[in-house]
Amino acid sequence: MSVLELKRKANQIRQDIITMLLPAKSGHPGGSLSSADVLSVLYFHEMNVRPEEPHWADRDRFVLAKGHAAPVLYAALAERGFFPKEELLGLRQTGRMLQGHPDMKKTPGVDMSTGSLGQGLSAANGMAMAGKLDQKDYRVHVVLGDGEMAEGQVWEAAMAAAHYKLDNLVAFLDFNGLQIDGTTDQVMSSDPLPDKWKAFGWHVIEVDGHDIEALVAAFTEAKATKGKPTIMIAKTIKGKGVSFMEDQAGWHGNAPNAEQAEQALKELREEAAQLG
Ligand SMILES: Cc1ncc(C[n+]2csc(CCOP(=O)(O)OP(=O)(O)O)c2C)c(N)n1
Ligand SMILES: [Mg+2]
Repeated sequence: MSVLELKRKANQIRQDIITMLLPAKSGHPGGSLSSADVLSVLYFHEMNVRPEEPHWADRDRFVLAKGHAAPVLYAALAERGFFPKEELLGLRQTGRMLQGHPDMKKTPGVDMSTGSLGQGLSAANGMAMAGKLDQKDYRVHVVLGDGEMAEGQVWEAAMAAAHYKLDNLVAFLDFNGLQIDGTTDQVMSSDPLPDKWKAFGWHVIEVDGHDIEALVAAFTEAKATKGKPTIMIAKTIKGKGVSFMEDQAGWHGNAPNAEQAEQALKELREEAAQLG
């Protein structure tokens, strides 16, 4: 897919995030919008998956460690054809397949249940190690939050991934500077992140998390990196694409009302029209 087409997919994913949060009346727009570009690149450029066969043994794996951003994953999976788009309107409803946090037992395409921050990288490590032991070529991708860096388990997993030379593992750190109720610096500073990950033995790529072309190049670089795992420390804007949600901790876990959703969709449709 071309860079322009990937940008269009990211825009569609953002529109779908807003559309599904409105009837749900709850959920997390900020961190979902923040990761829309990388999910577009993963599901429409990078990952080898079969929507009609979600458990295909050789598929590339994906773990959304920051599981509260489930809407971005659901939007990408629906757009890729894992399930009908109408399901998005059942977000967070009892008995439906799209729960508030990803559930691998309920949703086709979800490889790991997440939501408790800190666990996703360990799960991804296990998948990557299994791939090596089974001599499979699949790759494992994980999206982490910067607030999530406060979890000690992340650093145990970081150490283990380097120790086991998991070069089939790629992490994307959504470095938006905000977590649940303030800046990551105020709540629990994890600076300097590139130095820390380098010290833990990872190949570090610093990248603009909204620059599709740069992301495509970063995944190519990750693939060429042997003997160690790769992490993209990706500068992003929480709420990216919706003016009044951008860089606002208040939009971490609040759904828009009808008027706000309409305004958000108007802005995103304008962006789509500009893309052509
Ligand atoms: C173990 C654990 N502690 C607390 C929470 C509550 N919580 C949900 S989201 C969040 C902030 C996450 O911030 P960040 O990782 O930066 O995510 P993003 O900014 O991308 O939304 C917190 C503390 C949780 N889900 N899991
Ligand atoms: Mg954050």
